[in-house]
Amino acid sequence: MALTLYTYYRSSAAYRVRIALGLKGLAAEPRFIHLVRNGGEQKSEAFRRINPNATVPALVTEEGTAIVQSLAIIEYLEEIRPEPPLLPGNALARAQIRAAAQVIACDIHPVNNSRVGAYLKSEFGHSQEDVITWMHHWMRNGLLAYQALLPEGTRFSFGDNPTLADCCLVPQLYNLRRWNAPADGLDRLLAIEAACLALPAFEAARPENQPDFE
Ligand SMILES: N[C@@H](CCC(=O)N[C@@H](CS)C(=O)NCC(=O)O)C(=O)O
Repeated sequence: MALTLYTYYRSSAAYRVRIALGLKGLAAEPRFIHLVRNGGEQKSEAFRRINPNATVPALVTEEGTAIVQSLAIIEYLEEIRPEPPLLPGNALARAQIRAAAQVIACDIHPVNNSRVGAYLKSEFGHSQEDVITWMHHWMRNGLLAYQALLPEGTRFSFGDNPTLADCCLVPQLYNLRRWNAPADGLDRLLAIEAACLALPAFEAARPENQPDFE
């Protein structure tokens, strides 16, 4: 199956999909979209034809159809390659995994996206220090909420194997460090992150292991 992934090494949303592809044993041909260079290649007309929302990731299927939104892409991968499951268990278990994933993908990430920080500065005159305070606030509160949603005593977020939730967690913790936000109170998440990063799929997906890393 020939898949193409539009990606950027530092994009946490693309990082989620890279992890899921690896866990599923699927390969995707990368197309690199530099989010900073040339004013942001994601804003180009050519890329907007693939994703009108001008964000990565986007996955193009063998048939040439683009899928956007990292969670939709991962659920597509789950359907075309059910093993190993990223949404295991019964309907309730799957709802809980999706809920944790969405704390990150729907509550934390959208207000921490680089274009949000840029807009706070350009439209409202906020300083870089203000933007950093903003980023830390939403990341830490969201991650504490994520942690509170987890069952006790599991190796990964939900059980003995990584799920959709872990595909979101590890990139979000990467973002936390990138913004130098404190990690105190997040020990459980750091232990889960260590368990994830010991797996080849997570290791291969890391920003520093991407060909476009700089
Ligand atoms: N909800 C989207 C978010 C995608 C997104 O915002 N990606 C970021 C990188 S992590 C991006 O492309 N940002 C471009 C910009 O801010 O201009 C998803 O899950 O795919």
